[in-house]
Amino acid sequence: MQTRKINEFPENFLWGSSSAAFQIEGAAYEDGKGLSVMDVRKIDPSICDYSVASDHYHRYKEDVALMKECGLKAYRFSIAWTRIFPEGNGPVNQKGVDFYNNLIDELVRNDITPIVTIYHFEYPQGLIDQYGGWLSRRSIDDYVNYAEFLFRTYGDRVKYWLTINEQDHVVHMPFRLGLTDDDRKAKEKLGYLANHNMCVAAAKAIEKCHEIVKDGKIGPATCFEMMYPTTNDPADMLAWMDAMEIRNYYLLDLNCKGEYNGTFKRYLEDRDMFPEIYEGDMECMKKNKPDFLAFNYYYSQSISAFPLDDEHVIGDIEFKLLPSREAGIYQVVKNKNLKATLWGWEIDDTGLQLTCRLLWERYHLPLLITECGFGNKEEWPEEGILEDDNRIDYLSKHMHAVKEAMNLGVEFIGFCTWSFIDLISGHSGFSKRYGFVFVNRDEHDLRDMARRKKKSFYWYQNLISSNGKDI
Ligand code: BGP
Repeated sequence: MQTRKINEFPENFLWGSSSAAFQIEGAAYEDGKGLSVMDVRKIDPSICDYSVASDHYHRYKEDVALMKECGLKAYRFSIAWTRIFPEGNGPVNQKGVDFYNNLIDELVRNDITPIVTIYHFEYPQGLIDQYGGWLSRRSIDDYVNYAEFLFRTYGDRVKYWLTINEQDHVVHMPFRLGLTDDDRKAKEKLGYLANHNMCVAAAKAIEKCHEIVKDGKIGPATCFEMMYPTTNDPADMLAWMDAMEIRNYYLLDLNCKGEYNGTFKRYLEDRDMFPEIYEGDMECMKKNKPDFLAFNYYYSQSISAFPLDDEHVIGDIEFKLLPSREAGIYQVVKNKNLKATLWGWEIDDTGLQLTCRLLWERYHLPLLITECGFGNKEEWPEEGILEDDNRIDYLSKHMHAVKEAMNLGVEFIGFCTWSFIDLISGHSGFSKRYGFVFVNRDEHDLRDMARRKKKSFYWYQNLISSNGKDI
């Protein structure tokens, strides 16, 4: 809606940036760290592995100094579970504990609020080997023990916690569950079993956080994928609504309401994928609600109907990165109104405003944007600095979308860009950069790993110092 007046960002708004341990730290085999599913993942030889990443493990002080210079109010990062518990459970690795103590102290000394993700994709391989990881009920206790250890160790300084990053992606990506990536269709059922166990584990961790961390706040970090019906054909509208329920709301309904919504329940039962629910599971989820909703946002999707026919029967599913069409429900199609990044992610700041408003209407919890950013192929120029105007344009429009939603009454905690320094992409190695700070390496040549400020660094610095007035 066009309004005469638009409210400014509140004074305590957390302008931040995000990372994940395996994508930024490097030192993958140092100081007693155990292996995670990301370390053992088979990687396409044309892209880098996670062993060195951005070498943040050794350079965190320099990186925090740059955050300070930029004016960041918050830094969201994940703890590598296997630095703390190399096998996922059992003995603690003191050197790993020390690393995060030092990082958190450095942030606090520099007035940067730490926001910690407990688990961001890198599940301990040890737990997969012991009992199959998230597919077993035992995984719940090990996650809760790990989370409890973090609350007791860091909870005096860390007040914002995120339970699980993008559980809605983990569910559909077998390698993140410690499985092979073949026959993804058959693995969907296992994904939903893992999903249930993760929901119970997250609810128990919320309970512990509230018990242990004074003034602690905790919530999930999902990847809500904003969707539109492609046309005003009622069949597309129905496909859109179904897709929103089974691909987006299902998880937040579990996390925030302790419910399997009706559409999702029928979808799972119809495909013989409904997980076994143990006594007390739903009560535990209902009782332990998050304090806020965090979500990652990069693109929107357009949805069309995908009717059953002789070839396509209920249960047929196709994947790109995530499920892209399901017979009798929906298919993702190209949105002709939007431009896309080099990786085909459709750029849509209006989709972010809509996401914020939909989430607020359904859950009435304050929102924290934990990731939003523009991935691009970039090289440092021979002269001058890297002028990443397309990133500035992307972020300023998306921040403006948040301002618009706020203007209509949605409550926010903050906005964390992905990322602060360049780091390894989830799927595309070091060639897909997101940072305000260039890291001087490429896919396989580590060069000198020097940090160099891009144009967007100064843009963000200015934006933070004006508290978003200059978007
Ligand atoms: C999210 C993940 C991040 C990050 C980001 C960008 O899904 O939480 O870890 O990788 O996406 O994605 P990519 O690196 O594939 O461009």
